[in-house]
Amino acid sequence: MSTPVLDSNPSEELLADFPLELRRHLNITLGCESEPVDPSYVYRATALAVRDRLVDSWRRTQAKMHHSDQRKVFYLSLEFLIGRSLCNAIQNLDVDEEAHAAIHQYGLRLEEVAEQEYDAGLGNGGLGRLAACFLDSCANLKLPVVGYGIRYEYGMFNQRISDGRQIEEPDHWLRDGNPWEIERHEDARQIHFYGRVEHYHDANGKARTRWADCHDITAVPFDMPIPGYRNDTVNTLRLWKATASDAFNLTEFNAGSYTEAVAEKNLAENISMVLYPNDASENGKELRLKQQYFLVSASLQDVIAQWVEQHGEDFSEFGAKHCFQLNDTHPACAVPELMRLLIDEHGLEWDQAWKITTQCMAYTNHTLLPEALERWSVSLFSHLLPRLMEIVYEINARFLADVEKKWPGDTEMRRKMSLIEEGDHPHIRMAYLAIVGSFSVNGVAGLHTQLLKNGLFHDFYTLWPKKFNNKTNGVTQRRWLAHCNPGLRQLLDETIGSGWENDLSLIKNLHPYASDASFRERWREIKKANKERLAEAVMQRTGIAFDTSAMFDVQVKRIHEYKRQLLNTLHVIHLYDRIMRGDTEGMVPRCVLIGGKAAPGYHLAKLIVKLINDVSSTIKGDRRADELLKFVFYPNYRVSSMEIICPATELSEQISTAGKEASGTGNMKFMMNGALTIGTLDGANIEIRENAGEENFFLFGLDADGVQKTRLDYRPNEIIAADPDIQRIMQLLESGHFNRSEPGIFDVLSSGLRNPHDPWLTIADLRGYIDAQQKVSETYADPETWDRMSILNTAGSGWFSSDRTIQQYADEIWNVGPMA
Ligand code: 26V
Repeated sequence: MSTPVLDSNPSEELLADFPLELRRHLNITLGCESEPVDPSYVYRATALAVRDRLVDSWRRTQAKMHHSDQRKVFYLSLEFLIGRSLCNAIQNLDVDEEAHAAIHQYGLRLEEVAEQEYDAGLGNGGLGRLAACFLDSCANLKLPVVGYGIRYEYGMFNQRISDGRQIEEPDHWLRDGNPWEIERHEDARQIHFYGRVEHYHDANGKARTRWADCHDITAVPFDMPIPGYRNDTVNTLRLWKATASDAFNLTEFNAGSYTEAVAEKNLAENISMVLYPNDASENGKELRLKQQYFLVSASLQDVIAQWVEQHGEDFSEFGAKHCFQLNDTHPACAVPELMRLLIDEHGLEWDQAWKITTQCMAYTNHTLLPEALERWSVSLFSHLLPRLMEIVYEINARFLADVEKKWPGDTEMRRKMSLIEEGDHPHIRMAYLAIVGSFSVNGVAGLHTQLLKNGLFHDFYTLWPKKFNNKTNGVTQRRWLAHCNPGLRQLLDETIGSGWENDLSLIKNLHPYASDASFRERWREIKKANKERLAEAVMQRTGIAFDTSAMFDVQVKRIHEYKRQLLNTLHVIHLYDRIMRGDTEGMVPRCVLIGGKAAPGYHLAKLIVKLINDVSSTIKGDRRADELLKFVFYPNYRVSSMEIICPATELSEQISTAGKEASGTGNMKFMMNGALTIGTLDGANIEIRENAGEENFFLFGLDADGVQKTRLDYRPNEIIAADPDIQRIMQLLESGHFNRSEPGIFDVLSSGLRNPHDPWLTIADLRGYIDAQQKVSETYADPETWDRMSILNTAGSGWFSSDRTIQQYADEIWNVGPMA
């Protein structure tokens, strides 16, 4: 990396006032003179003008980090779901007023201009969005943290609904350029693939290893600024793009043909072409493994190059001065890759390299679902990364010797804990590799960490109890409250002062206002205005009219069986059935919204989308339901959708099968914005309930233990037969009422519900869910009570700031403090 300078603000004096800068970028940088100006040009010019105001702090922050002797942290993640950057940067730089005024010159509003920005969808869901919230909090806390990821050409697909079905369309988010990124070709790195391993003796007679005959790919970094909140700090997210290496083209292909050499360039670029859109099932594709190794190798080489530049080949302090946080097992190749770089490229001995590696790697687990636990086939891994395979075997041999010491003669234990799952097609267990190579292993909510210790990783916990720790997730209140809910922001500033923006624990000071009638009145008005904004968006996207005096009941997240969008839909069918039968006593009008993407190959999830849309159309077509029930599927749910949805939500649906949702983070965004939660004792819901007060949370369903026990003798058909409400729901579903033109398409869903082996136990929880929903309705009918509970939820949300989470990572794992 080119050495940044520490001095003052060379470019600040070059900047004129904001309106002038905007005009300069429009007229000169973008060559756009004629008015009216297209809003997309105004967006680009505004982004450039804002970026100009970031560069000095950015350079200074980089210089501080570069020159400081402090430990540095690198967040390695295959996903960063950052969303839009313009308003975030404007807010954090505190230039709202100037930006508004500047844009007003062109007869436009900031909101319209901001919508021109692509919503950067470089992630699937919770794991990727968490990485983005974490970077925001790290910059807010001035921590020396760099994010490393991949600059995918295509992010998460766009979801279109046609005839009720999900259609995936490519998201070419870089098509119009990305004004936030800066390419740093001087920091390009070479990444090896394929080839073979050679053992030899060097000039001093020392046994050495090298990776020979490999195919090289070049990794080129693009830096994105991550501004802290009004604190002169701008951290970096460094994203790698793959391209063909010149050397490779010349040596291998000039001998053959020019056109093939160019085609090879395209092949190389494939590596960073597209984000894998399945967030739960690992699929063993070679390209995915290439992406993982590409990210890891480029990032580690980058960090080592900076170290060598400053310290030469003395690695004695390297482990103490670095921490690599692995966002799930996706970057777990970092363990053998750091070993390789230290041993093969820098001549360290195994023991010294291992000490360093295990001193600086830390692993976060984000899922308990067995199908999401990564395993790579040994044959694929050896073919693609032959030197890494050797190293993994060596790590395993030494690890199994430790297991033997702890449990002498216990071959079953060695088989169970081995990094290699034996069989006809042996596989590497990436989670085990990450645990063995790390000094810290954390879960993302209290229950989740407990389940890791007692279940999935129990043997490792027995071996190394001190490695395991919990870090309950959080979200940044700057995007998920201050930015997305300006009405509430204003009210909070007036009521408790503005400090909550970087210290969310202050939000508890809202507590006494729950019993203040005039405050509740303002609270209600703000929610109403937010509901109007969402109603407009719903109308525009679906043609369905949401009535803003009805309760807004929302479930948005990836579509997955364990998240049980089906349970929600069964409740909607129940309400619809009651309306048709005239049993509407005590019912309150509801607008139910579900949104989320299904993995393209996950057929059942896609069928659930179809069911939601078909139930929605049926209800829409039935005049009798008009007053009491609206049901929509919100298409193409993404970060920018949530910015409109969460401020308007009154009831947050967090209804996963207990023990399956590691944490959830949408649940926290809703709570902050005053929604009440209906939920199971799963993930962070448990902590949400504790912080809101049990009386301000609608609990239902089996807990994680109950789920285990119920599975042993589960008879959904008996439950259905014994409950007339459930019987009628199933009757409507199974009679083809919602799919008259396509009979039978939902049979797999209903037979899944009736299956004694249904892992999600939907029918087991349905009665409790319906009853809890009835309590929700009764509570909603009393606005005073509802608003009080709503305020108490916001007041109790202080714990769920990602600032708190990151402070815990910094104190308990990374051992770093703010940059001086
Ligand atoms: C797995 C795979 C498999 C291969 C293809 C690409 C891919 C991408 C992601 C994943 C694992 C996703 C795990 C995940 O997103 N977990 C969620 O993490 C959130 C943040 O900790 C947490 O709030 C959610 O409960 C958890 O489901």
